Amino acid sequence: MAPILLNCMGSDHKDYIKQLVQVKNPYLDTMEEDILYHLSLGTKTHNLPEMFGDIKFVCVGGSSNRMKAFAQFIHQELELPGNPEEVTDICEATDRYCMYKVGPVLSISHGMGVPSISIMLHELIKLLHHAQCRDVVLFRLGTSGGVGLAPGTVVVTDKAVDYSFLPQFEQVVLGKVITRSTELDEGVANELLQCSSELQNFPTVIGNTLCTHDFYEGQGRLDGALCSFSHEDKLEYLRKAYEAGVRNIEMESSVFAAMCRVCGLKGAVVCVALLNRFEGDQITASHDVLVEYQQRPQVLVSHFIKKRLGHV
Ligand code: R2B
Ligand code: URA
Repeated sequence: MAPILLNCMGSDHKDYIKQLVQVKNPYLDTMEEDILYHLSLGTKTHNLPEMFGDIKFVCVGGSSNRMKAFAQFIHQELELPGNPEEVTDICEATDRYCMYKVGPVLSISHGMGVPSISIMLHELIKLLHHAQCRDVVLFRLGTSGGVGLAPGTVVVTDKAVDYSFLPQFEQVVLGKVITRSTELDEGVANELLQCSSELQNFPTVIGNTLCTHDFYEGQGRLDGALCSFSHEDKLEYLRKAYEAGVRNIEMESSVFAAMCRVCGLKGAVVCVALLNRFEGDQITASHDVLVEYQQRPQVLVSHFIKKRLGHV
């Protein structure tokens, strides 16, 4: 008996605990029921371990149509039984977010901007915790504006940075600013870069991602309803961003990175650049070109998942 007991209390047990999704809220354990309101799921109404316990990869992205398309795509890629067209939205009782489960992969939409993804991530991380999921990797698959990159380039985020190019996320809590680190998992980022080199014609870089709270003035665009700066001011800011290692700009990476880190989840942000912001602000590529660009993060993450599962 002794060796088994030692194993349970020793490093195996510690590894088991480390692999679990950690919520950092002592109040959660005292609650009789947890209603995940925006996902239309709950601990009393749903058997979360049975529904979600085998999840290993969670892919989140802004648009509900794109995340449904990703669910159908990964269904085909993993050659799972059943018709990919028939994936069903687990959150259909709410129109805030959509969610599809395809084998060990969960595909969820998060809307646009930090507040929208933040609400979804609170409930998603609690869901993974209640379901006792282990060893989960979380990906954000998205679009972005490139900084000095050709349109169509895929950026795997090293650090998500704020407006002053610092790797931090600021959240106001009870009237005070809390600052959290936004470094992402280096191992997963390098594995994704390796995957990109195994695909044909797949321009991919690792770089910092600037996360903003607005698409227009917040990203230094000259084409919003308001513009309080000059063309030169814009270029100077983009140049400083480039020098600080920024290769793309989007609107959710900072809170994504911060929450993954605190909760012991390996996280990665994979966004395609739709344009080069040094060359303009408007997104002028055709619909078909944009559709193809938006598939690139999906193709890359799908390759990663298939490799991890031993399918390639
Ligand atoms: C990328 O694209 C959206 C804005 O068009 C936003 O959600 C983001 O991060
Ligand atoms: N998404 C953004 O947030 N910015 C862009 O320039 C393009 C897509």
